[in-house]
Amino acid sequence: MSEKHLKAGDPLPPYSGKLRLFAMRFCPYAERSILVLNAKKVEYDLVHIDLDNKPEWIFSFNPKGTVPIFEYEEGKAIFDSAIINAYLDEKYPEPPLQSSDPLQRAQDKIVAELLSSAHSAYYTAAFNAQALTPESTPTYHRGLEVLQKEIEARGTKFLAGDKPGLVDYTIWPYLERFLALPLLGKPEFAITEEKYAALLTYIEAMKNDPPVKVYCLAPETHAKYIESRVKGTPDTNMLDTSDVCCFRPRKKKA
Ligand SMILES: N[C@@H](CCC(=O)N[C@@H](CS)C(=O)NCC(=O)O)C(=O)O
Repeated sequence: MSEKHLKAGDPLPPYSGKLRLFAMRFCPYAERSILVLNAKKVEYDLVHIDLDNKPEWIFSFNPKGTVPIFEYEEGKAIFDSAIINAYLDEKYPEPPLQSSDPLQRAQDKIVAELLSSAHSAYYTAAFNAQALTPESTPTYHRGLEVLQKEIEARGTKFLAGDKPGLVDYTIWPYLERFLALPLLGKPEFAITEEKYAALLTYIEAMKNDPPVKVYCLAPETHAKYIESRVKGTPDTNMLDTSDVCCFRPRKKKA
């Protein structure tokens, strides 16, 4: 599969008969749906979209023009990671990714919601550092502290139990990106061993989960992408040529 992102003027690739996910390689929301599709072992085609120069046909699938978009039947799609993932979990029940207990499901959503403030602080630090305020770092760490407490309180390898569930796949794309901040000259955002031992154990376990392992990118790769975007020349296609994009070494192209 090419990592190349389709742009305005590029035709919609012909429908292969498989389900199709429209994404952008560095989008954390699209990653959530990719992880769920991988966990369900659903076969799908992945189409990358250049969000800075969108192909016209994207709006026929999603009037908002955002990714992820899931084409469940030729020409018919749903969008928004939370909506797609809830749909996937019902449509493909094995393995179930959510608790059958409504209260547990609510608590899982609260964990994700609390971490989203940390993500806002991350986003500012990464892409708009001049807008950082004295509150940004404490907000970020409050989110991480709550998450670590939750991991400890649950006492399981993953938030969902001995295997990751929807809650884990929802928050993982944020954590994967948080690890890039110290590489961008932001050591105050580091997830250190002294403070976050339990969280780091969790992060390590997530990195080794097969649905995550095949898609996640190294902090260096995220940092490189962020730098390119901050410079005004987002290099979304960089993985087409890079040999060191993943946690595991990539094969050199012939
Ligand atoms: N709430 C949405 C957010 C999706 C979203 O904002 N995606 C970004 C890429 S990471 C996007 O498509 N941006 C293009 C735009 O806003 O025009 C979801 O969870 O799917």
